[in-house]
Amino acid sequence: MQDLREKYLKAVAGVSDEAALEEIRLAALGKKGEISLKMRELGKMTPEERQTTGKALNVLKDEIDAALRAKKAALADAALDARLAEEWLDVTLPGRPRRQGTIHPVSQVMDEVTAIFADMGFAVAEGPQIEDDWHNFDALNIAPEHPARQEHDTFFMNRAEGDNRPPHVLRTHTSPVQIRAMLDQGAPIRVIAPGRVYRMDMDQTHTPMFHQVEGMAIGRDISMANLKWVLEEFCKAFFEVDGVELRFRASHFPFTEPSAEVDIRCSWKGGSLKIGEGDDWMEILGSGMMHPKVLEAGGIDPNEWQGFAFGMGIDRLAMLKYGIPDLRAFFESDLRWLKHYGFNALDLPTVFGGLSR
Ligand code: 2U9
Repeated sequence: MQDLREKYLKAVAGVSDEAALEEIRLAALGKKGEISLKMRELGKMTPEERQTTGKALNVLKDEIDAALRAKKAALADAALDARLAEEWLDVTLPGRPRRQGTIHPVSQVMDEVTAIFADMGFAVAEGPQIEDDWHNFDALNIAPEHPARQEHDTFFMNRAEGDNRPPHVLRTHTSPVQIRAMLDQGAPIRVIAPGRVYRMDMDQTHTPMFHQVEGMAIGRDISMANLKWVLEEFCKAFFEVDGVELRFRASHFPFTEPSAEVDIRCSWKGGSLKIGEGDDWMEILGSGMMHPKVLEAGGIDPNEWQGFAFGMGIDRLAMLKYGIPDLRAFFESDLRWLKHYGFNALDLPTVFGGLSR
């Protein structure tokens, strides 16, 4: 018994991996292990012998079992220590830099324009990009024979076979948004409608999808004088120039009467654009007093209410403000000038700094 004890405790002490430890356990305590076989022999003994040998065998079994368990725990500890020594992590290392996105200049300009008009009390209105032809054309006093309603100027959606209702269109301006706002809210009202619009146009200066912001203010005595002040304030804030000068030229739009195109004083000396000085004029937007028929379509009585409206292209504004030479800069993911002008997804629009900057 003493021999067995020494044999196994020594073996356990000398082992250095878990597999060898398991072999020892099987050799001693397994079904066919030495201790187990000895236990089986107890049956052949006299009751007295059985009692003493049985007791001693149980003590030995418990002792070997305890030694095996202690060694197993010690081996696991040693393995963990070895891993910890090898696989350490330096939590003081600086993080890996993440690539930062940049805000698109069109989005930036939309934010700037929205902030400027918000300061003058204009709310933002939104509406669907797929419109019915009543909201896109009829309500805006655009006659059925108007060229904009021709197949080759507007994107028409297909109707199902046999469905003879007029087709929906991709909105050609954001004006239908304002018709919806008038019908929803009534007068008085002051809103701008920024968003995507679609026309079948593709050349050096036109793309089939572009961005507009339109605006309108309806009240009992809103006039073109109010329109001029609002547009001047807008230009001062947007171009960050105090001395802007605007010129109204008589024009024609179906939805406004009278209508005016608006030019801004500028100079193009040395190929670079300067707003507010020089002898040149550059067209920047269209405007006018809302046509009585349009007010009526919006559910507003033209005998009681009147208002101004204006519209401008955001892509062009972005190009003018940030000196973007070519529409392709928008489409060819040209990040060079984005970086050059310091666009950053986390930058707030510059207008929040106020007019004097
Ligand atoms: C309603 C009534 C009237 C919006 C207006 C213009 C003149 C205009 C162009 C500028 C450049 C479109 O993006 S562009 O090509 N827009 O000249 N837009 S008045 O008039 C409205 C709008 C909504 C209910």
